[in-house]
Amino acid sequence: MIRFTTAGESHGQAILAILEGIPSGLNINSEDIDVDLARRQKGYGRGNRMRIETDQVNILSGVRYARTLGSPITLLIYNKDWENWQAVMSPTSVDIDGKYLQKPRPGHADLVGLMKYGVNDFRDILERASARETAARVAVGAVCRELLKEFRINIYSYVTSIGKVSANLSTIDKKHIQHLTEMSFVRCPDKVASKKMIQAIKQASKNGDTLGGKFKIIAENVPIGLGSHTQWDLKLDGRLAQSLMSIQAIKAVEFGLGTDFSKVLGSLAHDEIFYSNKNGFYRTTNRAGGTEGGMSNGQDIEITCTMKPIPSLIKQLKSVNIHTKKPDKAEAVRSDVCAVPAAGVVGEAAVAYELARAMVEKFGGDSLEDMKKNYKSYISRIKGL
Ligand code: EPS
Repeated sequence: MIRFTTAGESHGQAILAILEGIPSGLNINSEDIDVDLARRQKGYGRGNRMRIETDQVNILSGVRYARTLGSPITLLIYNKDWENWQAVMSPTSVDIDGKYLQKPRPGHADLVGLMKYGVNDFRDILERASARETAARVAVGAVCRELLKEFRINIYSYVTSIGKVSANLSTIDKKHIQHLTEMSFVRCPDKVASKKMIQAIKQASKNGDTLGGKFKIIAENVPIGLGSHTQWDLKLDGRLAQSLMSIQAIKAVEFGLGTDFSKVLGSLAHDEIFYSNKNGFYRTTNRAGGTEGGMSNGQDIEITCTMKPIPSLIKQLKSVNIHTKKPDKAEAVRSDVCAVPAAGVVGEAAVAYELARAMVEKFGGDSLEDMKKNYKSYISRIKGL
């Protein structure tokens, strides 16, 4: 079974992930992982921290001569900024900092974490709650993406809205979306909307404010039958949703028509079934977003995620000093103004991980070769139906 865990604080020495269950014989190069790490760092609206970091992965285990061994893969990314935080983040027993953060930010983990973990400095909480952790998830996703590529599964994402600005994709050819997205500073394929989004981020920044938005993730060529209808925790849509909802600041995950399902009649909500000798079973719509009964149905997986505005604001919200209990303004700390473009890249990684996990579950095998054999025989059986 594929699984991973991450470790590391935002301003600690490093962020790392241990990824288990990737079959042996898969080609892995750190440069391929670094491409996704760099994509995650970009996007208009990122703060000064991104000028300090140039994320690069160090593969510490599980790969030999650029091929996976089937053993746990350790992926480590050093935090360059740690040099500036060594005293604050010191693991020794001496408190050399003494500057406790006392005014929790509404919307952040600060207050709840502080109460739950019984600490009196919410730096102890924010260091791990920070979205810096998503660098490790993207490294994991990049390895999973390499596995999925062996089965021609392609995952991409693009921003559909930031604040009140929405993209208009009606005139954009689907085959240009990926290219246009990577060219845009906000990872939005609509050039006009991209400009307006940048303006909106500039304005929010000027006001000491932040902005959220939406992004869409597409997974193409996913085989029919990943996940299962037989048990709640095997359902593919549920698993994808959990993976995506766990990304910092994500507040909603929708498949296909998503919340719009509530507005349409049943006769217009589903994807009717057709058959031709050439194509077998096929659909002409994808309202479901690629899953039915908790299983992939062979259509593109289409998911929209909503990200809330980042809760670290220069325009400080009302809070309470945790020591004096007196009303005060929330801490204003260095942060991003908008991280929706980066979140799309993290979303791709979350989807890559869950799909790779479901692929290994379905096609098994300790080696990529075994997995491919199982895949081939399954696909030919399905085609014969
Ligand atoms: C984050 C705050 C900012 C972001 C950080 C997430 O970091 P800092 O406190 O060092 O300015 O830049 O994101 C990253 C470092 C990253 O790599 O994405 C937060 O509080 O969540």
